[in-house]
Amino acid sequence: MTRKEQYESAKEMYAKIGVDTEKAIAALMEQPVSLHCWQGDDVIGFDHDGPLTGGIQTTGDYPGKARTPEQLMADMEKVMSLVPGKVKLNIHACYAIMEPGQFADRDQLEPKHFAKWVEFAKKHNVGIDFNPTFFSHDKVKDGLTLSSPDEETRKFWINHGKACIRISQYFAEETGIPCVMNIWTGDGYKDIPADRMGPRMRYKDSIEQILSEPYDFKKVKPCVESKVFGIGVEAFTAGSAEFVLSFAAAHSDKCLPLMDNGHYHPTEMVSDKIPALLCFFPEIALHITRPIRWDSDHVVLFDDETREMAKEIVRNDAFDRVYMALDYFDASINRISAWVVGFRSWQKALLQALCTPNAQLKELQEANRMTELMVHQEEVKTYPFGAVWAEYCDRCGVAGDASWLDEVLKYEKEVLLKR
Ligand code: RNT
Ligand code: ZN
Repeated sequence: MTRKEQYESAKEMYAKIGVDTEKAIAALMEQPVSLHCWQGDDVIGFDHDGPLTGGIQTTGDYPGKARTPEQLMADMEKVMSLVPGKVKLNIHACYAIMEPGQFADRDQLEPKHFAKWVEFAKKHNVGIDFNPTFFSHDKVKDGLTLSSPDEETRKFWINHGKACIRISQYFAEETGIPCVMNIWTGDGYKDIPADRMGPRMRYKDSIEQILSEPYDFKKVKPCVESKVFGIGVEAFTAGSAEFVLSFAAAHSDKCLPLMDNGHYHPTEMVSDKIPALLCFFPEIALHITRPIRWDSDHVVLFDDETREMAKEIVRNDAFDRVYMALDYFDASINRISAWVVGFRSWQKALLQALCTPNAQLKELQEANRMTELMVHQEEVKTYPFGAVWAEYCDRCGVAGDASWLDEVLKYEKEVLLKR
């Protein structure tokens, strides 16, 4: 059987259980997924020479990481040529591109420092998401930024956040696509604090001040991201789940909650939290990652929880309510391959969710026909999804099998290893 014939036969099988694979393919092509620039250089950026701090860590020293904007953009182009679906760029403030001699500190950043990213986005006809960078900087004082008791420190980081709102507005206006701007800090304490509320009250006030910078909420989507703990900040995190969710609920006319599936206790599932939040928030945002035992930020795979998260978006008809962004970083393997595997995995998860007879399964649940529900949920798992995936990739003009790796290895030999 040719690949086309395999697809035609799969399409028929799916049709018999009420799934229209043509519709599934068409729907997925329209959904942007944010491609995080920080996988390309181990979350370093261009505005400092220091290490990555803030309770997050990359491990590994695989050769070939990007060291300049040109290299990073070239690598991202390579990734974009190997993944199906629609990409959106996701960049951090520390990736500002400054001409020699015109250094601007984070509180002084302006749209012009990101003009090259806009040019890059326009070249590829994609939108841009943005993140203030509250880490890897000497003004992080005693591990604190927006919750610091030192007013000068706190002011500096508030001004950074405000500068980022203006830059996000610029991105949205230039690209014509809304810009999701995510606020995450690693603020916290390594050991038992004497005051938990004080830092949170300051954090609350700081984010409120950032959001007082004027922006059009249709174009700029500020998000707040929670976390359970970070390396070196095990005892207390200012931006805990309850804090952040309450903040977002209390300011739902100005910002969205963002859930990173690496930021909870290991038995907690973000797939279950997505529908919980969708009951209350018009829009939410996600960081899709793969935690192993902690927020290890492993490359996203086509695994159970990834698929379960995708299902919650698809079967709740929430594509236009959930902003999807990848957030992982592995420095121990080829970084382009890491990027591609993660992006493709999330695409697979979404496509498979679209190829599930969701309405019929829901009916079984509602009729309490749980025996049948289990049997049918299991049955659909071994349907010929691979053929639909290959067809989707074909239509997107990328390899439907692992042959894309040849391209990456060639690029590694010709470009990455020469850096
Ligand atoms: C850290 C958060 C945060 C970062 C990025 C680089 O634990 O997940 O989103 O990974 O901002
Ligand atoms: Zn995250």
